[in-house]
Amino acid sequence: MEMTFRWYGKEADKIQLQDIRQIPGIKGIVGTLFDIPAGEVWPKDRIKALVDEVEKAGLTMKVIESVNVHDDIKIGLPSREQYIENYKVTIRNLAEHGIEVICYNFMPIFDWIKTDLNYILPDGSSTMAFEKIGIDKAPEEIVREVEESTSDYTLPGWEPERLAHVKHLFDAYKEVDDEKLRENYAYFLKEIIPVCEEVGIKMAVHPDDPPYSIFNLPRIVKNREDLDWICNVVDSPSNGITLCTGSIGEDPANNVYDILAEFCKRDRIPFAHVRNIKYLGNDKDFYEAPHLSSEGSLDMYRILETMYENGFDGYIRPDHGRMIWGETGRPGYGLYDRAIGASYLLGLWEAIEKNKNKE
Ligand code: CS2
Ligand code: MN
Repeated sequence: MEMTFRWYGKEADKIQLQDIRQIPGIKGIVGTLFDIPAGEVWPKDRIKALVDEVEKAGLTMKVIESVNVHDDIKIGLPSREQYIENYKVTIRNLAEHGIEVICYNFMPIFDWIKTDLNYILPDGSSTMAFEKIGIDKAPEEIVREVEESTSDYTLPGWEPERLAHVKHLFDAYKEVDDEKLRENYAYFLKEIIPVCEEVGIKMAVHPDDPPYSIFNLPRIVKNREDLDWICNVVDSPSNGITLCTGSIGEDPANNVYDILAEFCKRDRIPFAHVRNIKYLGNDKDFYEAPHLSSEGSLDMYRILETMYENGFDGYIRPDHGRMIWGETGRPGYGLYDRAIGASYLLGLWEAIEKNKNKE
């Protein structure tokens, strides 16, 4: 297991690499080239500059999050051929610079969706929440709200070039149901996984967040059956999962522990996002809780123990944190609460490891 921390780069992130280096136990950065639009090749010189910068700070970069998949690939348009070719070049360029894992998602139009980016907890901290009532709004209205509340930075999955075309994209997805999206996903995987095998990269799909359909858009990375389908459609160790406990757990019907056990055993989890959520009564509403088990609905000890017992040896990172101690900025990605989360997870891991070694 290796603990990592997501970083958006010098321009896009308020947090400095030196701050991350001072969090005990963090070895690596989960990096990105945030400004490159979905579908374009990541140039070698940009990748090299990023790796050099991270290494100069005494950290490593083995995981990328995300290389976004162009919507034309998901819709299945003829233009997908070029975008898939570009994706293959990016895979090769990343492998050449020591990258081992690429986290991505296969959600139509949007990346994750929350209905409240500033949900205040009783202790005064701010987190993100999802309440069904907020999703009754028209998609355009939600987009407008997100744009207004985040005018000074870009959220992952809410890149301006996507938001500008939301209406057009909704039309383009009219003919794409779950089955069609699966067909297009299989086509993509069959093209890229052989390249990954050749260069030693593991693809790791992030579950849909939330893991059920919203705005009537298709969703195909939601539960155990979907993950099983993905692993089987191209049966290769290069075709894996980013197991995000929060996203999978957002549907209480998903048994996070069983899913972790199965796919760790199958050696298909090269990367894990470990975070807690707190269910808000009915209808799958929740907020993103502090990592601690006692603060949320998931048992973090059991999550890590399941990973340990089933041979997890990949990269892991704390996922979204709250805004605490006066920090402001990109929701979910402040320094303090994620640092606390990382230390807590490392502490649990140490205890589990020492206990198992005693047995
Ligand atoms: C992440 C996702 O910040 C987050 O919510 O977990 O945005 C994740 O990076 C993507 O879905 C992966 O492409
Ligand atoms: Mn996640």
